[in-house]
Amino acid sequence: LGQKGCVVWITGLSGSGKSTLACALSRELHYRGHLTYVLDGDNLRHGLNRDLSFKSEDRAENIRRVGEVAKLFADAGIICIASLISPYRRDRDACRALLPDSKFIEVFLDLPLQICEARDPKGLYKLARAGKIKGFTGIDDPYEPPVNGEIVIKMKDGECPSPKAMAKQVLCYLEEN
Ligand code: GGZ
Repeated sequence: LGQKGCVVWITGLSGSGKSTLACALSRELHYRGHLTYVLDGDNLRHGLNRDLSFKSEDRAENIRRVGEVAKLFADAGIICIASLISPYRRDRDACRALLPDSKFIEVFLDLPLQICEARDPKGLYKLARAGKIKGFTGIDDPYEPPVNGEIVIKMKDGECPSPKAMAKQVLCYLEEN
């Protein structure tokens, strides 16, 4: 039996659709008989990582912990889908280094800030613009895009990809590799 466990690491701005993609991908993989588990940054911050803030050291610790947990799932043969802003390249690379290279698939949800900000599902961009949230990624905190990631999801013909289209793009990669 082949070991199928791996980590699909979804990175991108708040509002880029990371959680939506994680959910859609998980569903598609289930249809195909795979075991999956979703680790969502925003959710984990209510439990495992509730002691952490958004300053860079705490983001690093947040990502380190999720990377370690994701590795445990991958070791158990599960496809672990992690969706976190994970704005710093070195934090993502440290997670990659925990696994053989073929078992860490970095997915960059590359939507423009203007689109994410216009969506503003929780009104956080508005608060950040008003100075009521400090250190908000993309507004007054950095986001470092992947340079050699496995997958980049972009707009096509001025349209955002649907959840299904995003999931398909990742599925195709997983099936081919
Ligand atoms: C970025 C923030 C911030 C700040 C609160 N910067 O879109 P959301 O709301 O639901 O998801 C975001 C979530 C980010 O958590 P992560 O664990 O993914 O971040 S990181 O990987 O950088 O550690 C956002 C909300 O928390 N949020 N304040 N200042 N996002």
